[in-house]
This record gives sequence, C-alpha cells and structure tokens, in this order.
Amino acid sequence: MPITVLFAAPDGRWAQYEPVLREALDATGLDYRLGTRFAPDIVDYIVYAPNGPVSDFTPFTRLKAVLNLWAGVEAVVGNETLKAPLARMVDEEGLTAGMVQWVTGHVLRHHLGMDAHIVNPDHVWDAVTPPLPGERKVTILGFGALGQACATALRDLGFDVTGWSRSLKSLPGIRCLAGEDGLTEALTGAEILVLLLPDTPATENLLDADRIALMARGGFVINPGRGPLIVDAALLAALDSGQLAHATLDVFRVEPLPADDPYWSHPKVTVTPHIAADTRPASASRVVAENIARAEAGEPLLHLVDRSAGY
Ligand code: NDP
Ligand code: OXD
Repeated sequence: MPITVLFAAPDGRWAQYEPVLREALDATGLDYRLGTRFAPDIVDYIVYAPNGPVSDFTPFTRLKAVLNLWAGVEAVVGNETLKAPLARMVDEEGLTAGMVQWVTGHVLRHHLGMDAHIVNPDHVWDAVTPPLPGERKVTILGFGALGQACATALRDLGFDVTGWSRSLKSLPGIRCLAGEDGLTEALTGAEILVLLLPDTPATENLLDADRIALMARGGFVINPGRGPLIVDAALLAALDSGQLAHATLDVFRVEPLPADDPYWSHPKVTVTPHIAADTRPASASRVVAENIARAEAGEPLLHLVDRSAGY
C-alpha cells in the first residue's frame, strides 16, 4: 500500500515542487502517491506551508507528520487541530546558505560603511579607514541552525562574535551566552546586532528601549528573524536619537509592510521584503523526503518542533 503525501502550499508552488519532490521521494525507494488533492482520511504526510490551503487538520485522521516548508512555525505551532508531529525546515544547502549570505552581506555593508561611498552626491573624498573585523562586536540573538551558521561565517571573516540562546552552546572562537544575564552581556557594547530568534510568546518585544540602550552608540540592528521581536516605536526612537545608526529589516509584524508604515520612509531604515532566506525547492524536497523515509523506518523525525516552547 503506497503512502500518501499531500502537498499543501499556495497554488504557484506546486509547479516548482512537483518534479523535485518526486525526484527526492523516488530516491528513498518508498512506494508513494504525491498530489495536491486527496481524501483527507488517506493522507499520511502533509508537506506544508502555513499560507497554503490547510488550516484544519481534524479530517486528516491517519496523519503521521506535517513537514513544514518554512523554518519559522509561529503560524502553525499553536494549531490545536494538529495532533501529529510537526517538523520544520532546516536545509543547510538552501535556506541556511541563503541566510548566511544575506546576513554577512548586510553586516559587511554596515561594518565597511559602504553607503557613504555608494551614495555620495557631493563627491566627498573622506579617507576614513573601516575598523578591522576583530575590532567589531557582532551579537547574534538566536543561536540555532541559522544563528550558528551566520556566526561561523562571521567568525571566519574575523569578527568578534557573540551568540545568545535559551540553552548554552559552545562554538570555537565565539562567545556563547544564555539566559537573562547572558542577554545583558550579549547586548552590552554590541555594535551590530542580528536577530535570528523565532517568534514565540517569550521572544515577543524582546528588543525594547532598555535593551537597545545597552548597545554601543551608533550601532546597527539587522532583523531577518521575525517582526514581533522588536518594539517598533523603541527602534524608531533609537534611530532618531542616534543611539542606532541604521536598521536593516527583512521581517515585520504585518507583511507585506503597509504602504504608510514609517519604516518605508525612514532615512536610516532599509526594508527588504522577507527575502533573507527563501526555502529552495530542490534541497528542501530532499530534507522532506529524508524525514518521510525516517518516519517510515520508525526513526525519529529530524527538526522536530517543540510545541510547548513554540519553535
Ligand atoms: P532554531 O530553532 O534552530 O534556532 C532558534 C534559536 O533561538 C535557538 O538558539 C533557541 O535557543 C533561540 N531561542 C528561542 N527562544 C528563545 C528565548 N526565549 N530566549 C533565548 N533564545 C531563544 O531556528 P532557526 O535558526 O532555523 O531559525 C530562526 C528563525 O529565523 C526562524 O524561527 C524564523 O523566524 C527566521 N527565519 C527567517 C527567514 C527569512 O527569510 N527572513 C528564513 C528562515 C527563518 P536554543 O538553541 O536554546 O533552543
Ligand atoms: C521561514 C521564512 O521561516 O521564510 O522559512 O521566514
């Protein structure tokens, strides 16, 4: 009897995913049916995007697991109709590689002061040498799959990197901190702050005025994590007062960012439209297929979400 895999993501995605998902599932040797429509009571696995067609899992009576195509799970983790295990996307080859590029690029932009040379209408010949990376304190809040990968790349470029998480980590050449005291230490004197935390009740509004005040004056905030991590009014006030020099924001409380949002027009804010790290169909399909094969073999799922912690 074949297993049934339902692909439940927004319409345009099926054409991108079908060939690569079939290729990845074929490689597992499993006997399977894959499609976008099945009677719910025959579905074994759902390859899932929270902005797709499924929000009520009740009719999926024999569901073995939901494989989320996104790294972030805030839109599904609290869904009480979902009783089956939930795995999220961790894909070193695709999503993680994209995030490392995006974060490194924006850190280097601010570290090197590139803007002053890219837009220089008065042709200022200002020979200010940027500091060496070892003289630049970069702090990453959220030291999981993405935070650690970004930290490693920045460390390898020579930056003075600190990573903060809920449970203490250990990574060579990186100052690792955890807990409330660790957060204060991680923020104190930080010049470039990267947010790679998930959106949970415990992380909402984490970057408030008091915590921004701990950073070095003239610092930079880079947020590819989630919009609710930041108290927006506090961030704007810190930009206006000069406590922060710039914020580069990829994620927002409301997406797309409304046309009248002050972030769009603020001279010290760069808005990118949630593109820091998209899920890449081919490599993500291999992650999904591997997880289905593991479940069928009775092995624990990879990248399992802790529903009580919310990520
Ligand atoms: P992980 O689950 O691997 O890492 C999350 C990290 O945050 C962990 O280190 C975890 O600590 C830490 N954390 C969670 N809650 C707390 C807390 N209350 N206090 C301190 N630390 C906490 O997730 P990923 O690295 O894969 O992804 C991180 C986030 O990036 C996603 O949730 C998503 O919101 C965002 N994202 C954004 C994308 C974009 O394009 N903009 C693309 C992909 C992801 P611990 O290690 O102890 O568990
Ligand atoms: C994700 C995202 O969570 O794209 O994967 O933000």
